[in-house]
Amino acid sequence: MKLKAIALGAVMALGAAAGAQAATTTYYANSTGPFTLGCAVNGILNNNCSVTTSSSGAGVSGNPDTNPYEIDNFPLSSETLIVTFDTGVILESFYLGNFDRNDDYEFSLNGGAFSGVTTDNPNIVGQYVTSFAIRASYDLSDANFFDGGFLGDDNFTLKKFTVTTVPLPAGGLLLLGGIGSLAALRRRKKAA
Ligand SMILES: [Ca+2]
Ligand SMILES: [Ca+2]
Ligand SMILES: [Ca+2]
Ligand SMILES: [Ca+2]
Repeated sequence: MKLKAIALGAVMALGAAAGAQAATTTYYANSTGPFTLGCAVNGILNNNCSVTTSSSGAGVSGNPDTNPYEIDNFPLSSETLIVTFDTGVILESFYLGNFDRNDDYEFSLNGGAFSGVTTDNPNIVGQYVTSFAIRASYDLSDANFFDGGFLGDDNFTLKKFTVTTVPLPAGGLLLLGGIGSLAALRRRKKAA
């Protein structure tokens, strides 16, 4: 039996023994929870930012900004809202507020590359993350003149998101650490 399989078995057995339960919770971005909000902005005119909240959700205020309570891309800028979790979670989904037919966005997980432009709302993610980011950027898909749209017509909030946490008992963390050391030792032996 491979060491990895043994380790996995041990963790699974431990989880069952400790009765570790997955908990799924929806958090509103304009409220508090096991997360912090941050922002980024880049543009020709619009630089430096702060996170804002309203009854509609969380937004980004740039300088200057015609939509200080929303994540937007006017004037010719890209505002990004970043959610960082206190500990890693499975991000089940997120939902944007004030999201209408002109709106589109990109998102990134764990500080990685941004997705292509999407209009999915809610967005079903289902991945383990420590952080995720949502960006309104100006691009050709914004130049939909038939729709009354123009470059810089995105404006929305992060309303809420749903995450699942699986608490690991303290003993499990110790055991995981032990298995990790063992695996490292094995790797070193193999390399020698
Ligand atoms: Ca804004
Ligand atoms: Ca856009
Ligand atoms: Ca748009
Ligand atoms: Ca909108």
